[in-house]
Amino acid sequence: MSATVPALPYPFTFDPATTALVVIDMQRDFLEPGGFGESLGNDVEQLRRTIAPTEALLAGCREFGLFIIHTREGHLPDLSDCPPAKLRRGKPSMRIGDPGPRGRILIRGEEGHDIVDELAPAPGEPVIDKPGKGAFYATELGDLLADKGITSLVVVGVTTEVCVHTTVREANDRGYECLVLSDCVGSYFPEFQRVGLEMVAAQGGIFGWVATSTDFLQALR
Ligand code: C5J
Repeated sequence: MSATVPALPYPFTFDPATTALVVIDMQRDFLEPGGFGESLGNDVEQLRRTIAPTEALLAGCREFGLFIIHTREGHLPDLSDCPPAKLRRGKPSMRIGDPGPRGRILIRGEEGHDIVDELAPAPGEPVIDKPGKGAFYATELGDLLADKGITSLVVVGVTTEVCVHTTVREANDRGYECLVLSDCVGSYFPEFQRVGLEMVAAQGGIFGWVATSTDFLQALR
């Protein structure tokens, strides 16, 4: 069975049996007041508007039986998987591994590193821990998708211009068809959100397609 969603730059056709929903980095440290993102001076409300539509999207995809994968950006407690250049970034007082408001910043197992309660993975949904911005780099994601015969990805999460974009670009180069759902991705910077989405669909869909979650759910029904 195939389904078609109204999308930019033109309708996106997919087979739900070979499609996965990938939910990128919906972590407390990025989305919640008092987390790492806010401590860097970011307005978390820009990301929090994605929670309600993503909750509805997850409910619809679970009801349908679509394959769902979650990712989290973060590192081992000894930071051995964190490239030195990444470790050096950030404000001097707020670096990866430092004590933060919700535990050590971007360290696996810490409260701030985990996914927000509203979007918690359901039993059986894989959670990919990634040390990079893209979900394919140094993770088992590629093997997992190949094992399941997945050829299309519906990508949501935060942030639009960083981990969502990097993942979509990695996926596109690996031959996946990618649909980004505009209301379920977020950036701290409204301009980056707008341009980030425009870039995906530019030039006839250079990295993929862009649609809304309501149109996607409608196509699944
Ligand atoms: C993500 C980041 N998840 N902006 N991380 O986009 O550093």
